[in-house]
Amino acid sequence: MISLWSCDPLEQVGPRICPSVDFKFESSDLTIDIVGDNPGALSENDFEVSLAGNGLNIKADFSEELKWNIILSMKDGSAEKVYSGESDSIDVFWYGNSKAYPMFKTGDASLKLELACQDPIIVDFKILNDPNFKNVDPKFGILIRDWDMNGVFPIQELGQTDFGWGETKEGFNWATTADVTYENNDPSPAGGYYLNISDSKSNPVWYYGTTGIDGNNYSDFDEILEELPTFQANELWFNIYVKGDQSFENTSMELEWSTTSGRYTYTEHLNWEGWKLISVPLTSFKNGTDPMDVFGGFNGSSYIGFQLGSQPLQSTQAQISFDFAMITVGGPLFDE
Ligand SMILES: [Ca+2]
Repeated sequence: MISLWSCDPLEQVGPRICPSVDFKFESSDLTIDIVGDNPGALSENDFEVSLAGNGLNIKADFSEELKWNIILSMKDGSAEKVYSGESDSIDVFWYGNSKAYPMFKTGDASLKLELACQDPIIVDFKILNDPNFKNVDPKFGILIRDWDMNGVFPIQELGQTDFGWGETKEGFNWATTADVTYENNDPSPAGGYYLNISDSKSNPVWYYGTTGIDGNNYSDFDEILEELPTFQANELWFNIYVKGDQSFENTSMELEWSTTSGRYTYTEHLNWEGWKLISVPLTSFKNGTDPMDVFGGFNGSSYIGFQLGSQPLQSTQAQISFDFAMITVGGPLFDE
């Protein structure tokens, strides 16, 4: 049976684009706060922000739901980042990240808020220092380690590899015969020092060793993870810069998250020249063939491992460099 009915011509068809006629939002209603080492309103800091140790929290409250865009850009066109939504409020954290490499840098920048059917609001500001993602809000992510003392796990001393514990909460070294060093020649795009693991064996092997962060010695990490706004593995991304010597054809990067929900690994054959940012959702980490579903807590038997391995074939020599290990919420560090 087929039913026929006529449409009421006054009935709204499709979503309403413009806000209601009495909607009003002015530049003074937009809140832009500096968050981090030197918190305060951007307007009270001469519209200047150092992205070394700080970021911006951009907030707005509308009385109704509408479409919005926040477009952050370097005045010289070198970097841009767009946040979009359809909601009755905005609460965005930004730390100098862009949609693609390179990041924002010291110089002149601007923020444009576009609201459906309204004139855009433009705020010019100055970036005083290049971003380092220190003190990022857990709603944005967690910088685990950048080997320059900005992550939640600081290294003991710049350039020095020392796996002793104590105040500095350095980490573990299970790379019994491998050389584990902190280097700064040919740095990653994140700059400064990075982790280097290299080894050679008389017989071919799959596994050379692991260095990382041990929950036995750093239970504080559980409290840091607790602040994440979600524990769904498909909403959390792991980002890390990786580089390796291409004369060793079978080097692989092997990342491990061993948490209270199980031990999960992510392996990739290291077959590219130079530094590359690997960004994968935590669902790419697998226990056997099972992808991580929920990101677990961190207890005494938990650890994060940065491992040197051989893939697709066993090898007698391998080398890998890691820098800037960071969890981001809701998407990868770069959009593209
Ligand atoms: Ca670094």
